[in-house]
Amino acid sequence: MSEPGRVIAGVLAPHPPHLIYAENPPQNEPHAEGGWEALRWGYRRLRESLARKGDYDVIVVHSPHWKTTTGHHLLGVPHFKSLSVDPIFPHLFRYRYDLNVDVALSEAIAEEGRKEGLVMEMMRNPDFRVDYGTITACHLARPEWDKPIVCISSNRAYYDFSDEVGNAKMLALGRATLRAIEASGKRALLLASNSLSHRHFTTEPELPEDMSAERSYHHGQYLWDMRVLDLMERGKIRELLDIMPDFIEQSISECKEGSLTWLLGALELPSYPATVHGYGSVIGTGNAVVEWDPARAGGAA
Ligand code: 2X7
Ligand code: FE2
Repeated sequence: MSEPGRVIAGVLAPHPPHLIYAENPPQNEPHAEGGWEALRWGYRRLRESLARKGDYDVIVVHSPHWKTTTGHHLLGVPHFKSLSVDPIFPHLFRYRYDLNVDVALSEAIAEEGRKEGLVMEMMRNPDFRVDYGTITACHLARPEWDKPIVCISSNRAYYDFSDEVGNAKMLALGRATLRAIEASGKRALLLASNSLSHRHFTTEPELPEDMSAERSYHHGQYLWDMRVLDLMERGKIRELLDIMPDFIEQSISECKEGSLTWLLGALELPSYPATVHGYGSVIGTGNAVVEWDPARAGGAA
């Protein structure tokens, strides 16, 4: 019998389109003079760390910017190619994407999700426009675009019920994702594509990459981010989940879209330390690139 599949790494992989703009990849039309280096170096350290782990088969991403009202949706078409334009920052992000989807694994996650009592849907529209949260996180983690992806939408559970209900559903979705990966025999990289604190500016500087204008706008937001990162580094994930509703409310956190909680569920609430590769502010929001390595689960360093 073949080996069970596994997660090679789980990553908090934030998606400000500014990071793509600043990198100037050939897929993006606008040109920047740089900017947001602390986070971009964080992604570079992540890529170096992933390269040391060897090859993998698929990237599974949960994105806050594919918003579905009822249920969790997964891309169900093998190939997408189009232009993605950020709705708020069209002057920064006009990105030509060309990507493949692991439809079999997507369907398996949907099936496992139903066993958890979740509403799961496959998205079969070939003209669907893939969201910028997915594209940005996948590009920064793996700019080669040589791995198929699985993309899971963000639904309204936190808004329609409560942060506690949202968290419970996202943990269930994470468990379902892990079971499907294990049954598939594939090695998967997981990306939770959300920012942490999310208070942002209302007026953009004339030059978007002018770093003299980039800062956190509220000390309390920064303190919240540091508290959350400290818990991750110390493997205190149950404590993090306990305070998550307060974090979401008081820092207007993008964790309300569920990506991070889904990841923690798929990693089985890791008690081993996470590695913070980088932290930085983008339009005032707090963003961190954080990696969990399940190989450390047994206490191995
Ligand atoms: O979607 C985003 C975000 N989450 C944070 C910062 C800037 C732009 O877009
Ligand atoms: Fe966002």
